Amino acid sequence: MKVNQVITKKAKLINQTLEELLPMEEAKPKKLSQAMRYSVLAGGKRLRPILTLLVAKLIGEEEKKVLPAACALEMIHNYSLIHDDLPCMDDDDYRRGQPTNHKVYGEAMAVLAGDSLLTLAFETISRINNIDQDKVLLATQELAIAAGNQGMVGGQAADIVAEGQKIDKEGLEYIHTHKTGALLRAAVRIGAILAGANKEELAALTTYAQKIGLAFQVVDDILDIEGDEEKLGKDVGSDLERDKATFPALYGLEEAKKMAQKLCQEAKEAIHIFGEEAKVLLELADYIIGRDY
Ligand code: GRG
Repeated sequence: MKVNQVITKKAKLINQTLEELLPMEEAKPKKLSQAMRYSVLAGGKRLRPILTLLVAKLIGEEEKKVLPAACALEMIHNYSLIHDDLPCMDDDDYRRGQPTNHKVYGEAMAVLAGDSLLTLAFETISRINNIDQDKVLLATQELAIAAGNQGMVGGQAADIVAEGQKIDKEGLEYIHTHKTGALLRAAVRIGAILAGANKEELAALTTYAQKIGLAFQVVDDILDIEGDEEKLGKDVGSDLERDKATFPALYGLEEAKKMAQKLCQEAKEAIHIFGEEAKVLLELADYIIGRDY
């Protein structure tokens, strides 16, 4: 099966499970339930939960057993997007081609929808009762660390602090490995932990995750710049002069593209121990950097 087909198939399973885990439209308070469903069920590639399912399968666990953990990651991802779009953060009007949560439900409800998704994620993962409870506890801790001040929220905070200031390569890498990298890393590690990966397997998968996480962000930066260029009809050079912390701004566009390729290659090399069994993860790495540039 080609990687696109795998993604479509797994995303369908994840969407069905999310439907069931989220409060029903009519559940009280209705507006909150609707706001939660609005963002989570608005599409998205489901990259993080797909990684969890694929890794668990690679290590030998049934995908359906780790589905709640996979959905917990997607809930946290959606909470972060809702909050990131708020006027006090990025102030975005559209997400996934639809009006952002606060544009539809108002700022207060968008904050609460994000909060509820974050807490529902922890309820969901901690309810897993068909896997060894020590592993569930470890996976829950992994999720908490990746989501909070040591992970995604920490990265977002560092990004806000760096706004309007000169940033060096180390600073930029810190922001990205935390803001976007931490959750992708957790998606892989949680799949591995729940499935009972040994130390060597977990280390290999962690390196894979870190490399694709960074590659994902480099590509995102490149797409941003090239998208702006298309929209505004200006050349990339002038875009690179903006005071924006991105990989192309620091390294140059061509170098950033090479960097994405290199990270992808290193990600693939990191999981060579699994041989052919890891074929989908190898293709997924190519898919991540192959996103339209
Ligand atoms: C506000 C707590 C808090 C955190 C915000 C992750 C994050 C931190 C903000 C997201 C902002 C952003 C657009 C970052 C660029 C990379 C990224 C995470 C893109 C969106 O992820 P995809 O491409 O989205 O997986 P889909 O829509 O496919 O789910």
